[in-house]
Amino acid sequence: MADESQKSDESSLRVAVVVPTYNEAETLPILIEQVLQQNIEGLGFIVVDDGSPDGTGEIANKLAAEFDGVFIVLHREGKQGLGTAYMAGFQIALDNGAEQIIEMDADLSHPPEVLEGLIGELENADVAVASRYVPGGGVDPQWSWRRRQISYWGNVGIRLILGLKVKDATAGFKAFRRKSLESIGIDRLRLSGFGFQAEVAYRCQQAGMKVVEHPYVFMERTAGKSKMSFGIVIEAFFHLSWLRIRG
Ligand SMILES: Nc1nc2c(ncn2[C@@H]2O[C@H](COP(=O)(O)OP(=O)(O)O)[C@@H](O)[C@H]2O)c(=O)[nH]1
Ligand SMILES: [Mg+2]
Repeated sequence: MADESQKSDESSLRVAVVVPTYNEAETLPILIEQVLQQNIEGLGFIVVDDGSPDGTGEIANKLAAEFDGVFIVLHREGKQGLGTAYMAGFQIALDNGAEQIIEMDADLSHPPEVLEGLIGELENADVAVASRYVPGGGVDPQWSWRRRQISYWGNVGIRLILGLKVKDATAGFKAFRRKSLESIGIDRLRLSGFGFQAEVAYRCQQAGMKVVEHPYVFMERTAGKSKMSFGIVIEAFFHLSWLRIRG
């Protein structure tokens, strides 16, 4: 059972920032505040929380009540994975008339200052990917050499499996034109973990969309815990191989 706390005024939503949350009580309010500081016209939020034991869902409800505009919180029962959270959030954004849809993590890894540039790319592109692997992009300077290598080569491996042109294949910070999400068919997507990002990139490429990359520096989370697991990596490897074979 999913329950939606609605606070919506359809006409005012132009840019929907979709944020999946699982135990992000500490960072979600900071993220919302920092995004608001960017003064984006027609901005609204869709938060998809999976019954976070740390109370993120209630915090999101409070933020929604205080917000002057569209702020929808979808409460789902139990952790159901990042992929299905985004699918549900994208659908709500489309149903509420959003013209541009942003996907963004709640853990402050994706700097809100990048939003303006990222959204600007949609003037000439169907999809804009905030990218660590184009000039000007990068990863947290605190990352160890080993961590950088794992991340970089994991990304190269996924690009090879899927034949992806986009340099940052696992990027979870993207902006879509409404039409782009409508044409990939949100309910066709299958992967739940971080493979979801590569699956979306693959579908966009297959559909012949114009995808551009916009540089940003990924910052390590300083609060809460990553939900990445070995199981998610294995799932991504097998499912993405299957996706490539089946098309
Ligand atoms: N609703 C929901 N959100 C999730 C789930 N798993 C991860 N997230 C959120 O997705 C975003 C990225 O997850 P994170 O653990 O930071 O992944 P990492 O950056 O790859 O380590 C964060 O905002 C998480 O709270 C899930 O099962 N359900
Ligand atoms: Mg993270």
